[in-house]
Amino acid sequence: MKICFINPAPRSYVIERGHETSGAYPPLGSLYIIAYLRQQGHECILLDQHATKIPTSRLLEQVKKYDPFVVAFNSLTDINHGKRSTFIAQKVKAWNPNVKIIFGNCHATFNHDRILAKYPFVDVCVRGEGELTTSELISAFEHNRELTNVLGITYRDKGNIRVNPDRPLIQDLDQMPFPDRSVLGNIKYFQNYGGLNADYGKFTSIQSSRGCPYNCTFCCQSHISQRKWRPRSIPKVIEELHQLESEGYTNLYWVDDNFTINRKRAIQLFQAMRREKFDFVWVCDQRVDLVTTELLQEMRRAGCHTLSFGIESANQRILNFFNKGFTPQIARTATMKAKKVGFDFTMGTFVVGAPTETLEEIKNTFVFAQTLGIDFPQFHIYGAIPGTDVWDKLVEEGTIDPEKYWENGVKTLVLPLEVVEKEMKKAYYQFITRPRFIFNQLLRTLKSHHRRKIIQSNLKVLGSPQGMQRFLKFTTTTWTHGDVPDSRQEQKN
Ligand code: B12
Repeated sequence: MKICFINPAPRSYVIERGHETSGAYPPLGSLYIIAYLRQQGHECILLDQHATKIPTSRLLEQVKKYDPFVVAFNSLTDINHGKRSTFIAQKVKAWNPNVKIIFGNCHATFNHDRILAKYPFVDVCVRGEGELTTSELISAFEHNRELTNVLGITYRDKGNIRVNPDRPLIQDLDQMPFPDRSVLGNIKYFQNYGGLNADYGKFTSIQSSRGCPYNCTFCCQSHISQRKWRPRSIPKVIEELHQLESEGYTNLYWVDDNFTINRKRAIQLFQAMRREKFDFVWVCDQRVDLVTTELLQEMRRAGCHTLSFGIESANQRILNFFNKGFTPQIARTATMKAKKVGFDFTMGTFVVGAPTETLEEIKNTFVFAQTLGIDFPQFHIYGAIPGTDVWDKLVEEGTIDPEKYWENGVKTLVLPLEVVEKEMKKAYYQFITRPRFIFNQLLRTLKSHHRRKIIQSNLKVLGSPQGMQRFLKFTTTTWTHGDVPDSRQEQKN
């Protein structure tokens, strides 16, 4: 059967930004499913509008040319991704009403019944891990079988919406074929930090484990992975790295929800990568309370050049609200250890604008960022989305109306957005204009081959005042989530 996978792009990416975005990451989830479906003998293509930024009209021409039986959408709740999926799906169904439209990933997992209720042109939502579910669904389509026994889907049945039981998590991830990156063709994927392209080689993302035992209340992973952590075996990961090396990949982003939760396994993986003499340059996310100098050194030696710490907030009250389970001091210690180990870049991601968070607390976080051993902060304005504990709590207590905000999430700021955005802009300027920071960055760049290569590949941006303008505008406007609640809008008007 012919299946066309689509990774839609938020409207702003296609229209306003053209070449410059928050980077282009391969939709790894779709690539896992495509690999599995191809193993079952199906034909699959991927149209990645998120990376190519082609106008939707051209995307539709490509769909029509391929003439698939099924069109499958990668859908996230944030940044209008889910809404874009419905926008394009409607046009596909209008072209050929017989095409089966299926949605997958977080937006479908947590809003499956709402999507089918609101959008009659969507036939099925695949919830959770998609390999086995999508394969069974396609085979049911192929043999005209009832969908009653396909676990993990929500579908239409004679005008009724049926929610089948959840599918158990895939226990042995080694059974899954490697993501099929051949469908990516020669699309250029890259990580973009504030307009700065962080990859000077061939970039892709890779996953060595799924799930996370923690339960941060702004994250949906615990609802997907039932707080279980499932690693792939190290030999399998090494085998995939050899495949990537043979395909010319040089820059990697590990998308594990919790890459180093099992420190012993993590160190074994890094030592195995060194034994294989891989020359990859890679990035990963790291919890601040899972750090030891030995772990950091092994990461560094195995090719980790950029480390991104989830620091979140300077305020213990907010860290507790998000159930992070650590203190600001632990975050500071972790970043200082990383600084000593000497990564080329250490980033810190922060969340401001939690429910009831005051301006003073927000400012604390902005100032706190300057006291850490990080090279760059990423401040996110928080937005509550379905599939997270914060969302469930705010819905339960009647603070937010889920019917209004399920498609894009909603901000929980108590302050006017402009006030926070203004303070955030100031915070970025203050962070990068500190003389000692500038001197230190220049010194480190002179010493770092990796940094010089990144500077080299971004001279156009860095060399022009417009480039710097764009860099700062991008950084201060991108990481904001969820719609502004009507009540705020009314206050604003
Ligand atoms: C890579 C990544 C990014 C990248 C790229 C995002 C992109 N749009 O391409 C960057 C760093 C830019 C990013 C940013 C953000 N991200 Co992000 N990101 C991820 C991350 C870490 C990995 C995604 C991945 O490759 N996973 C590996 C694959 C194998 O897993 P998977 O995608 O879940 O796929 C499985 C199933 O979901 C399903 N499936 C997946 N796709 C499809 C498609 C079909 C058709 C079907 C049937 C099934 C299906 O089957 C797959 C295989 O079993 C995920 C966390 C995660 N573990 O998924 C967060 C995640 C997707 N991000 C998230 C969020 C909220 C964001 C931000 C909005 C907020 C933020 N934290 O800044 C920003 C948005 C900014 C932006 N401009 O894009 C949330 C999404 C929540 C939601 N409900 O939508 C996640 C889930 C993190 C979390 N734990 O909450 N992100």
